[in-house]
Amino acid sequence: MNLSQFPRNLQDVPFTFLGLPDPEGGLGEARVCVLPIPYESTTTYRGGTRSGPAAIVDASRYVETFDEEMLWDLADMPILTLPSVSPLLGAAEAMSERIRDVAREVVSRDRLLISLGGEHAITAPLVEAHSEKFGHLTVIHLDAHADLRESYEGSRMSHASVIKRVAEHTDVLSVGVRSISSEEMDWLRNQERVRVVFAHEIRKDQGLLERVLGELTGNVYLTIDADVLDPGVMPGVGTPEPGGLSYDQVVHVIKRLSVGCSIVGADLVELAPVPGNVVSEFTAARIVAKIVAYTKNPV
Ligand SMILES: [Mn+2]
Repeated sequence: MNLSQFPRNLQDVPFTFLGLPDPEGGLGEARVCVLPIPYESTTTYRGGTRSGPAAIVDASRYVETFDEEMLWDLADMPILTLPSVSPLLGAAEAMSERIRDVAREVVSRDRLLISLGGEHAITAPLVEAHSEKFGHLTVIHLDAHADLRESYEGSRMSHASVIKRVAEHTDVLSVGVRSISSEEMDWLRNQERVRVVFAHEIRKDQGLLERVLGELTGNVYLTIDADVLDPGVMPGVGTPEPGGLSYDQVVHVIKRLSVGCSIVGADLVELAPVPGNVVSEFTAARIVAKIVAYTKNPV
């Protein structure tokens, strides 16, 4: 690859989100904080999510900072890449607490926090920290999997149980699901906290997603499991499921939310880089850049 074709010489670009210099005033000056959480403890199939955050940050340095659609340069916004939350393996509760503490600190100062996983289990403490600050939230959950198991492999903090935990205190809209157990389906039918829009429903009814998103108002927390995307465009995930959403569909959901609701926090999780193929981390970095581009226009 000829680096001279890029506007910046990447050797000189800091290892931060979009390669942007950290704001001089640190957290005090930042509007957006990107938090890498390289936690991997309960991944089911193919591992590697612990390398996800660093791969996304690295790839993001190649993403153009100017948003071609919203017509503003993300370099004009003070974005702070925080130090990684160091993983505590085999101590799910303590790890959750550590994540909750960091998130509380950022959220209490009115910064938009975007966290990079790591496995999906990190979302539960992140949502808690945001709920404390914002009160009622709707969690918008983009994922191939329902993640509604009561527990998985003996853990209630598993990535496969994360939405069940989140739904204990928050409304959830799951989008793009195409893998769910019969027990999860039974539970789903008998409650009103979690609504699932399945991938096959989106396929059959083009307007469905638009109608469901159109009903939403207020504050939303957005959690994106990378495997919601079709593995054709996002091969770097732990548990790939065919029949996923396109990049355009995912970006459209983010845009729609930013118009009808207020995105108060977000995460992108479960990226497990494929050696020799950078498509997944680049796509993930682009999606995170789009969250910033759509949600927080600089004044
Ligand atoms: Mn998933």
